[in-house]
Amino acid sequence: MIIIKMGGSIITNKSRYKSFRSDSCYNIIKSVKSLDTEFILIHGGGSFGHIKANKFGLPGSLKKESLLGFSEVHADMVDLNQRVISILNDLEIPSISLPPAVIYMNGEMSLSAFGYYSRLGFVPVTFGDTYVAGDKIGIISGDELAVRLSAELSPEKVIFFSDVDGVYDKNPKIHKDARLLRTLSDDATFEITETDVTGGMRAKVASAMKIARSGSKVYMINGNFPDRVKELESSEFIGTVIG
Ligand code: ATP
Ligand code: IP8
Repeated sequence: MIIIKMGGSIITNKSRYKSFRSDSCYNIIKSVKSLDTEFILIHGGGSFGHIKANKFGLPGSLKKESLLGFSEVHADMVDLNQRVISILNDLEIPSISLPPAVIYMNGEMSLSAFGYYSRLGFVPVTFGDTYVAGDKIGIISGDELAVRLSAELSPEKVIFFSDVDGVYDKNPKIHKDARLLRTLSDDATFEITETDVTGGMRAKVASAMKIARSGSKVYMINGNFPDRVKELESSEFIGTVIG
């Protein structure tokens, strides 16, 4: 089994509220389907999650005013999720949506449905989302979900798609001379400039390292070239490999 995380940077335009890139999403899922392997799909929030979460000060404390923030951000994420599900349906891939806000309560996340539906032949789909724990409204990222699901299901591979080729020594969108790091070890040094409510590329690298330590191989791929997923073991592969 493999776990796929489609980042919000590739399936949405992160700077325009609720701007969905359906072609990118379609192409990624089509390339993954062609691998003919059991998979779990996670997607990030992009402009369906981060813009409004920021506006409402989420993550933050649980108070009356922030309940509306929870509700609006969650609704926008469900909207994005439905668009992803409808692409899976178009590609004739049976799927089931498992929203974290529903399965993550009182600090406990129930992951049994992922294995259950997977064994039945569905692709379980989950996404970065709002949750409540104690006196806090939290935002769980798709990357953190990948960590938890990897610990539970020990996938062979975990693949992160974003809008850049992988992890660079500095942000490639700002620095023309940025160098792609083909592999990443614990002592790698790189500079990360952009961030979002769940920590951006820095948190992603930390999640990827955790997954690699738990025994799965991790790949970071540019979702604009999703067929790279077919070349993971080739010397021609373009991306970052961790583990
Ligand atoms: P989301 O959290 O919405 O799901 P995502 O998972 O696709 O998004 P981001 O958190 O947006 O990914 O991270 C990707 C972005 O990180 C790239 O668009 C890039 O501009 C930025 N970035 C910053 N520093 C680096 C770096 N050193 N190497 C690679 N990308 C970097
Ligand atoms: O985009 C966060 O998930 P991510 C989703 O994977 C929200 O970091 C609701 C901001």
